[in-house]
Amino acid sequence: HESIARIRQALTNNEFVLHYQPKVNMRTGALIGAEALIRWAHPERGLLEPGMFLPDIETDPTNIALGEWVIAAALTQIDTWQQAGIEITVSVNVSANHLQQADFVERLQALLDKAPDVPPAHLELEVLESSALEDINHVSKVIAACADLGVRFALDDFGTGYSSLIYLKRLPVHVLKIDQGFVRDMLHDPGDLSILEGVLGLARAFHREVIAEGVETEQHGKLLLQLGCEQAQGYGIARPMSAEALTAWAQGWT
Ligand code: G
Ligand code: G
Ligand code: MN
Ligand code: NA
Repeated sequence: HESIARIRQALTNNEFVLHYQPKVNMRTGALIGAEALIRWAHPERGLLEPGMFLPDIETDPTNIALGEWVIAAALTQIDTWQQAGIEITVSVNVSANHLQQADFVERLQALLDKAPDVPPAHLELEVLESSALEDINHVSKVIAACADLGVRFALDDFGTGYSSLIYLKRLPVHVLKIDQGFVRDMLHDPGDLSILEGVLGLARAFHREVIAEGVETEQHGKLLLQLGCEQAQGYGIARPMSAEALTAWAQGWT
């Protein structure tokens, strides 16, 4: 692991990169979006996964600076893809700590202002359901204010939090991302299959979109489609890849 000072320096040196994992509609075959996943192109250690550095800065202000860098970089990429004729929503993972900054909405607005050609609805923010969303009243207002700007929200790892149903009821998110754990075992675990069906029913009742994460095989995809879940993301469709690789992948897809 690296020191916080070294991570801060990496931000200054522009050593971070975003990889992107496609999200598709399995029924229509359309590429609908991509999740931005940060990597550190470390000059000595090679490409580092987020687990190697994000936990170290979780409670440090560097976390906020990096979070803003990710949003700005994603907006730039949306613009680039738009100019290449690839119109997709890019999802960015936002830490609970970042989301709960008092000036989060104003600063998001400022980032959007710097990308005037990007429709705000092409940006989606994924917030971990299990992350300590201590003040649900405040977070629900922040999500609503971001929605007023046009930005979408997704509840990540849905179903794994300690009060998923309260989050569902109280947070005005557009999308539920069904946690990979339920999807992985749905083919042989009747309990997980029931949870999946339950989440799909809840999503319909609450008018939320739903996407399955961790779709690793065609069998998973087929059963999900039968259950009415059309949106999917997972290694069975594509692994996270560089922006350039996704541009090529998008041309070959469908
Ligand atoms: O593929 P992957 O190893 O990228 O992601 C590992 C974990 O790191 C996931 O839980 C993912 O949500 C998280 N993650 C990836 N990129 C970011 C990011 O830019 N910001 C935050 N807060 N989390 C991220
Ligand atoms: O926690 P979050 O859902 O934001 O992060 C997504 C994480 O899941 C990333 O680390 C990504 O690489 C990983 N991931 C994406 N698709 C699959 C998959 O099909 N199987 C597994 N095991 N992991 C996946
Ligand atoms: Mn995510
Ligand atoms: Na997730």
